[in-house]
Amino acid sequence: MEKGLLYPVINQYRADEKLDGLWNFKFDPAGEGEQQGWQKGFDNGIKMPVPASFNDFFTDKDAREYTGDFWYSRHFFVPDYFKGQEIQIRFGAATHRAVVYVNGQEIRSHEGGFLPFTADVTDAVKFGQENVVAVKVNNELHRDALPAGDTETLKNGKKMAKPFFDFYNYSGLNRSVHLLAVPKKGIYDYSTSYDLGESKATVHYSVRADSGSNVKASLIDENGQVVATNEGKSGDLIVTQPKLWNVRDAYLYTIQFKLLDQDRVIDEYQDQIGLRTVEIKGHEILVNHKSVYLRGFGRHEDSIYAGRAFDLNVERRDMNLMKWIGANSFRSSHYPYDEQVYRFADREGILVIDEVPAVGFKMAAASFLGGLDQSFFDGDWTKELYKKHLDQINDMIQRDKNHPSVLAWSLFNEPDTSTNSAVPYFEKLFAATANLDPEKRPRTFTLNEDDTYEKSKCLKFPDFYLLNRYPGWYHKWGYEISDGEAGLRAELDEWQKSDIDKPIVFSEYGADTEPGLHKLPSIMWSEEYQIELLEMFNRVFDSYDFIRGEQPWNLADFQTVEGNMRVNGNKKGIFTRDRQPKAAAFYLRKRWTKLPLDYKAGK
Ligand code: BDP
Repeated sequence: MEKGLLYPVINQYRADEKLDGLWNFKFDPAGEGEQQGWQKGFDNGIKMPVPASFNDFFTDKDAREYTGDFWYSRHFFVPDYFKGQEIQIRFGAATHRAVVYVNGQEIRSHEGGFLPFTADVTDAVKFGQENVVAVKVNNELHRDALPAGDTETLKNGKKMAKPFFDFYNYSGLNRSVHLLAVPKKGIYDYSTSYDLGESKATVHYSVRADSGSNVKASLIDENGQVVATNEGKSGDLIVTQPKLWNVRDAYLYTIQFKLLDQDRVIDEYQDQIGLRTVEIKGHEILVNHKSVYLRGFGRHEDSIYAGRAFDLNVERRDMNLMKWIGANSFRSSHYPYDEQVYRFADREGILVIDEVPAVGFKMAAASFLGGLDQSFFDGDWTKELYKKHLDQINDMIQRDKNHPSVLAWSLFNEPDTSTNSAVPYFEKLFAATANLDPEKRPRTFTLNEDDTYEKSKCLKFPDFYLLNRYPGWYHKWGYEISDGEAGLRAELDEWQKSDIDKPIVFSEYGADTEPGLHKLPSIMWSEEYQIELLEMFNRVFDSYDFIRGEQPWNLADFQTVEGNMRVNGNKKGIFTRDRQPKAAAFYLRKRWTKLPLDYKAGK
């Protein structure tokens, strides 16, 4: 667990310089990097962009599919005026595990390819001089790691990733690297939670710092006016006539903390927050005590050339597509996204179901990818896995808790919950994570097709349900789709008859669709069939009041492993991989722009 994961800011006390650009890169199939002295840095590698996944730059398959250790290295300069500060290198993400060296000295290691970590390099750097950083990264998949999979060695000695999940194992330094200079004993974390009254809002804040006798907190509106102040490491900021953060109508305040040592300011941190509450009541999802009906997508961080790299340009386009189509939410399937995504969502008023990379915890579902037909939670690997899982939930909540856009935490995607062996794991995990979020946002996970109302043993855990259902595609497809609809209704009737009074959001459903393939009457893979499948689901959603959201799979086509179920990736996108609409996009736009935000409120 990281001590603090504050997003880097620049002010009088804090410097932030990006170490993005071309790094030197080497594959290390023989595991000889240290022996060769690569930890001391190297200049003779392949020139590799950061942030990026290395895979799709290469023209030979051994390089693209490379699984094992690989190294990055570059020089960086630490100015003299950074002396006296703590010097950190912050990695936005390294897939999936990393060891960081500076000037040949091992600084730290980290596991988890979708969350940031900070290396304190203060004692290793030379001030006023060039320094060298080297990072050994490893992208193997294991059952006791997140996301889950296997690494196999082929007869020719090459290693291969066998994911138990349906997205390509894009690897590398996928997010920005920052060189930071921050106060040695400064602020390392803060949190907020909210109470909304008639014409006032209370922001409960608390600041964690390594020293300092006091904190001055202030809240500043979008016009730059200070609207509330307080003193103390924790306390309340009270705003009269507050402007609330609303769905698709965001208002952001700047929260600013000054850390004092006696009367002297020794650190400052500022961030943007939104005044809003979220809660689940009966089968309603409430934002600011008002009912909200979710529409949006499951997504991926995925684009051509740079793979899973965060790309501000792609994100700008995706946000615009979501706004155009009338979406108000998405799930960060199947891992926490780059921090800038949440900042964007905060600004645009889009709700996020934030998901930890606990995906592939179900071997039968991954069978088409090579998984085994046994209960995942019977495996002896779950002990080690649990530790990593909890660690990553800790870090995800730590990192994202202050974003107004974050509506809920998704703790798994499609785990195998159909056997009793899952229950102790869930009990422990849900208990251990109950108090991590100061806002106590709802916790949930997606239920795979096999985990029906009747079959899942873990229905008591989520605060609301996310259902991934594929009638019309993986079963009862094509002309049989009417039976698919009947089956879906039969399952929902069971939920309805039960005494469960919680909302259901459909977090996945869809049809692979080849853009440009038209057929009358429709046929699977055609643009017409994708619309028919969405129409079928929407008919069903409109008939059950406890369904409070629809997030078809996926916003855009994305890359997966190659296989006989995939034609250059997963084609369930409503948009193509280069972010152009399929016909279904126009259909959904018509529906979603007409649906009121509080659709089904009070029902
Ligand atoms: C679901 C998974 C998702 C897949 C999708 C599909 O959650 O990752 O991409 O199926 O098969 O089971 O399209």
